[in-house]
Amino acid sequence: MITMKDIVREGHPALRQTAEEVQMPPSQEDKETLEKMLEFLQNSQDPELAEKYKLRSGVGLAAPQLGITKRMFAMHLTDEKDDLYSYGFFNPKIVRHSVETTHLEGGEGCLSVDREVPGIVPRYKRITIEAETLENESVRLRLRGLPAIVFQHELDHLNGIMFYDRIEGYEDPYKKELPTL
Ligand code: UDB
Ligand code: ZN
Repeated sequence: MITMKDIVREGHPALRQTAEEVQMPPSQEDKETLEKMLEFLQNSQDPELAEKYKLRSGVGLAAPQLGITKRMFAMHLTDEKDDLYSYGFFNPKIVRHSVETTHLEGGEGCLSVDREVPGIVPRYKRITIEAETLENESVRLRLRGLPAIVFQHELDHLNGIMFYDRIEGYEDPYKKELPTL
């Protein structure tokens, strides 16, 4: 099973690369990897297993976070209406999005980032996505709120983007180059 030691951290090159499309139909190996990623998220949300294996409670995990630069990720969460969003996606993309944005009130974190980074991460409030699923289906889904935020955070990992890249003024606004005299 996947545990925290399998998850690469900031500084690993896989987190800054553009991941490669997964060939369709996916190989047995790619499917098994994605299944294990989904299983990690489920385990991490099980209080007993999380405690036993010291797992941070995760809602999404992208292949580059395992050092695998392929376009696939898993998400597993329930929204405010208690609807379950549990998916393994291959080659996910956003085909339409709202102009309106949203954000998590407390900012975002990341399983690959072992520090708190303060700041608001703007995300599209509503997205329409297309992907191939673990069940070999092409899907087109509309997501909003938290599921949409998780999808965008994971899609960013496939493009080498970290959440703090999107925090406005994250590059310290007080940090100024010394003028050359
Ligand atoms: C997470 N979890 O899994 F708003 F019920 C984060 C960690 C890094 C804190 C474990 C999380 O944000 N959970 C959460 C958020 C809510 C309500 C709730 C649970 N990730 C996944 C990750 O790093 N994937 O690469 C970070 C999230 C930040 C925004 C979306 C993904
Ligand atoms: Zn992340």
